[in-house]
Amino acid sequence: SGGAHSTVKRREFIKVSSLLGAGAVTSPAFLLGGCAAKPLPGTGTITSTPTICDMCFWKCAGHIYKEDGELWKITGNDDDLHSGGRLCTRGTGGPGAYLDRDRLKKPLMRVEVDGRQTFREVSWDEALDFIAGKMRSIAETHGPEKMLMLNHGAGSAHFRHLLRAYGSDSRAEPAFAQCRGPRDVGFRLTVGESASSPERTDMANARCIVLLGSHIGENLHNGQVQTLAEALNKDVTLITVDPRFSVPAGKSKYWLPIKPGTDIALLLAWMNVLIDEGLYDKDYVERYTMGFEQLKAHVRDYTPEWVYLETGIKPDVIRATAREMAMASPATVVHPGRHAVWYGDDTQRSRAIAMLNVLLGSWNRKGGFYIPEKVSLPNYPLPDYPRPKYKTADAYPGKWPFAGQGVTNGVIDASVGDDAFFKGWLVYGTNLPQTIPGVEEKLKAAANSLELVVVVETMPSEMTGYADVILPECTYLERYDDLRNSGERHPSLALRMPAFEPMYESKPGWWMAKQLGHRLGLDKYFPWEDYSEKLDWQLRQVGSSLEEMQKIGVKNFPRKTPLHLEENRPVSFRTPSRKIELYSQQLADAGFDPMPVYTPPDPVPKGFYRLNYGRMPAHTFGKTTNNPLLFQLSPENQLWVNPLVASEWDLRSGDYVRLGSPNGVVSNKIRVRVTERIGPDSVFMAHGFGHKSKRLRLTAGVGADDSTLMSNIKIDPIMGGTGMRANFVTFVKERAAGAAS
Ligand SMILES: Nc1nc2c(c(=O)[nH]1)N[C@H]1C(S)=C(S)[C@@H](COP(=O)(O)OP(=O)(O)OC[C@H]3O[C@@H](n4cnc5c(=O)[nH]c(N)nc54)[C@H](O)[C@@H]3O)O[C@H]1N2
Ligand SMILES: Nc1nc2c(c(=O)[nH]1)N[C@H]1C(S)=C(S)[C@@H](COP(=O)(O)OP(=O)(O)OC[C@H]3O[C@@H](n4cnc5c(=O)[nH]c(N)nc54)[C@H](O)[C@@H]3O)O[C@H]1N2
Ligand code: SF4
Ligand SMILES: [Mo]
Repeated sequence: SGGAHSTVKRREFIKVSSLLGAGAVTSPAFLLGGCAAKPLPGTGTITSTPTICDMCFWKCAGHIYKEDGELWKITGNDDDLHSGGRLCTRGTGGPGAYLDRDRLKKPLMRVEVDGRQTFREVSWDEALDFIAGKMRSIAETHGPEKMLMLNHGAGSAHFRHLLRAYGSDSRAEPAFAQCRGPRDVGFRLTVGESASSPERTDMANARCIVLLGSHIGENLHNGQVQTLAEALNKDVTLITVDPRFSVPAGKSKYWLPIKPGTDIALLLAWMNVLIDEGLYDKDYVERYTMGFEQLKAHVRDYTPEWVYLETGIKPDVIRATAREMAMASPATVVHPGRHAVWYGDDTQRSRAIAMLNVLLGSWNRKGGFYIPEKVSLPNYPLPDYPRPKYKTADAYPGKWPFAGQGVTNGVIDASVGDDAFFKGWLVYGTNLPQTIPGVEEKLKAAANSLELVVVVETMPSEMTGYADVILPECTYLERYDDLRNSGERHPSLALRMPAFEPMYESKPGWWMAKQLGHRLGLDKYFPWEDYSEKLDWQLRQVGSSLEEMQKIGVKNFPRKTPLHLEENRPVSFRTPSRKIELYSQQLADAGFDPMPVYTPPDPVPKGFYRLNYGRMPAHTFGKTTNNPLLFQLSPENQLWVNPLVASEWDLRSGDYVRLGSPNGVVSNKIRVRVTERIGPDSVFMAHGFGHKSKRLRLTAGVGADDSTLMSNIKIDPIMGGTGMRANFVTFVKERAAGAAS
């Protein structure tokens, strides 16, 4: 029943105070113990230190406040246009990462005691000497390129620098092949550029916004939530395509509860309507694109009537929403999404999204998308890196020709066996066992083949269990990292600096990289004693200084280039034809469909339900579930179950169940939440729970992990993405399961 829903009062969207504000998080004081001995709050000396939040990857700038040297609170930086001067719930709970009692405290090395492997605490010298020795031997025996980095997060830049100085630029991150890869590749193939991170949508000026599965509001990328809320306050027409009644679905004029896996059909039908009714931006299409005639012929058969049968969205709703988009264009944003790895045809779906935006004339136009700009910040002068003989993709020749960056699935496969391509791993800030479905057996095999596995972590994550050496990094509140300089609407720099001394024996990443560099004879790449010297040098090149940034935290710079396309100026897009490519010769030449083709999703096996998953506001994946402040707010994930399904299985809200996958994997217990907001063909859970590492004492064993239940992975042949949405589960009831505990 794809009808219009306008009963919900729009201005209630995301109460900023409850979703983004500080109010939701209890003061860290309860964790510190011994509060009674402290003077009354409000009587001490207050100091503040600038930081960049690291609770997710959106990089909001803030300030840590201390009273008499003790942690008081963290707030947003008012000058930060990127975050609107606010932190979200997770950001406000950031100090919990610093206070977490389960943090890694000392370097650890794998040793064998009485035939059993265990970790032993070692000194930094012992750990670093061991790693440098292994890295030397890998470089001499196999070549430095055989040392691979797997990474996530800003702090990995220090280790990338180290590895490039050593001679390797081999690397891959789950944030590509398990996240935004298909979107970036789909947009690049079409308009010549990616949709960027942060996403370059001009939602604040949009008059119509279309969300396909992007559950903004549960997906809590701060600045983006605020611009959507701003648009809703200006009465934007919001169209949400989501099989689940998501937070934005509840604020939409049109909620389209699409049959999962059929989005490409809907996108093609929308293009069919725009072309058929002459509603597309003819001038824009003529001026900037190639392949329109082929597209017109291609979408001819994807009529709303035919597509209704696939998607469940009624023809009149498909037409009405297409007309809404056209009416508002070019101030229409069809959001590119972010976690785009769904059904294995994701690059093509992302291309269809890009093409729809192009028909609406919204790419690089006001209210559609903007052109991001960075501060031109010079690099610190250093010797050139040696030129690697191999690039990452040489590990899996001929596969995924348009990936454009390392593919995690490929590099992991290329790390298994005696003749494996890779010989050593440096893993930074990524928890592969939870992040890459079905990877555990391969990780075990890789760990057995590799000569060196180093894991740089703050927490005893599941990944640390595969390491030879675990290096404890201090948290973002205890260190310098590189300046934030993202391509955005407003160019700006932001500083992360230590607000506290590193706790225990943890150390900042830049220090580890320099120490390893020293042991590898690479001192010339690390000429600073302290990383702040490098930052100060860079800041002075743009008329600022470390001293200034330590006071202000964020510095805004004027734009030098236009925010949008300039009418009547020739434009050259970064595609082979220099035009926007509605028809992709590149794809055709490589044997792929030159225009997106719809294929129906796998049917749901009898007795099973689609496994739907996503974000919850209070956590970032499994990275924050052990954070004592955020744990308090959201201690477990819940399983959304439709009332019909609940009655069929005799389930009530609050019951615990286990889920089973078609190949016999049974999950941890998860609490049921019976709700109409999910259809009877699916169940839904937030990703990031069901931790196995017992040393994560708050969160271990709590809730279920979607990754372990995913057995039907759809790899995108164009760029190697891990499609995760074609998975099915059934209930394994507690009593029926018998031996469950
Ligand atoms: N099943 C399933 N899989 C998914 C997803 C899903 O929804 N479901 N989502 C996908 C998406 S969108 C993404 S982006 C990826 C993300 O997956 P990952 O790249 O694995 O990222 P995180 O889960 O954030 O893992 C961060 C790890 O870094 C550690 N860490 C935290 N802070 C620091 C620090 O300051 N320094 C260091 N060295 N380490 C730190 C944390 O303890 C944690 O173990 O997962 C993908 N995988
Ligand atoms: N609080 C919080 N916010 C986060 C994160 C976090 O961990 N916590 N992670 C950040 C990261 S790295 C990412 S990548 C983003 C991810 O955020 P998004 O890109 O918004 O998330 P997805 O996981 O792709 O989408 C989830 C939504 O897609 C719907 N869906 C499922 N199947 C289909 C389908 O077939 N068609 C359609 N149209 N919809 C479908 C689900 O019901 C759900 O509402 O979130 C970011 N924001
Ligand atoms: S969105 Fe929230 S968690 Fe992410 S960086 Fe900003 S404040 Fe931190
Ligand atoms: Mo992501």
